[in-house]
Amino acid sequence: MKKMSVLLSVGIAVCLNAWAQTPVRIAPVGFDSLRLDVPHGRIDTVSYPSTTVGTVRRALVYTPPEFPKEGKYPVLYLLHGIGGDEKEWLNGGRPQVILDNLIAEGKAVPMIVVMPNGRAMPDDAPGANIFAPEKVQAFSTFEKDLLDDLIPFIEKTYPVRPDRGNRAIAGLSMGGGQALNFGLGNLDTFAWVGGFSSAPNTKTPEELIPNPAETAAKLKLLWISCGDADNLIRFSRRLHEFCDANQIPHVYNIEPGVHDFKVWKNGLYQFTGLLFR
Ligand code: FER
Repeated sequence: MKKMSVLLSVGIAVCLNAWAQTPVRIAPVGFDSLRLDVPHGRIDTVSYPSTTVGTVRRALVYTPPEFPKEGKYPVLYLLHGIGGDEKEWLNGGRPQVILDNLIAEGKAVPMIVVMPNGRAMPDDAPGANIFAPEKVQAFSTFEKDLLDDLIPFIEKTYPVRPDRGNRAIAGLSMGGGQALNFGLGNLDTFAWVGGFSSAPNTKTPEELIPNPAETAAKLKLLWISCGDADNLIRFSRRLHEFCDANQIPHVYNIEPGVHDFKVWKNGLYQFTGLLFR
């Protein structure tokens, strides 16, 4: 009898452990290949007046196939890294191809994707020294530009659903830090938040989530992903561990990889597939 119950508890422990290890999510082959048999969205450049910076600033906007047939669309704000600008995702990540393919297969809700320049300063080019203190500071200033200038502009210009349940924010590296800082810091504006390989600009978990119960209640999705060989993985891991310890539902996707677009494209594929449902 004793032996039976020992066996049973070992069995249960093995099963629980297997359940706890969610399989790593990896996009299927071809997810980022241009397909001529599916309808395509488009990418436009827009200019918006920034009261924060005092200039007219640029962003790229993906509108999905058949836009504006749906009526009103949810919006993802998608942020670049420390060496990038509003074109980094387009040049390195083929977001329009990934979204077109997902939408064609019914695996993503048709959405608008806004790719701004996340360096909120008059000269917002990466410049010769991408780590210059004023350039790094501008990534933080962008929170105000986003909330006060860009979002209002997008919501005036495009047919969008202007509520937190229909706004998402995500980004890669420096943009991942921004997405976590701005998203978790403004849960009345964003219900869907994703950080891919988030950088040292990511606030501490205690700063990001001062009130775990409130965050857990408001968030629809917190996505944290990183390559297992990325030198910056600790910023993702510490947030994941804090969330586990504080019962904050989240997805933690650690995949084989380094600090590059292979990981970020998978992040975009997985994250957008979960949005707005
Ligand atoms: C740093 C290391 C990396 C840092 C930022 C990064 C601000 C960002 C990397 C990226 O965006 O790819 O020390 O400090």
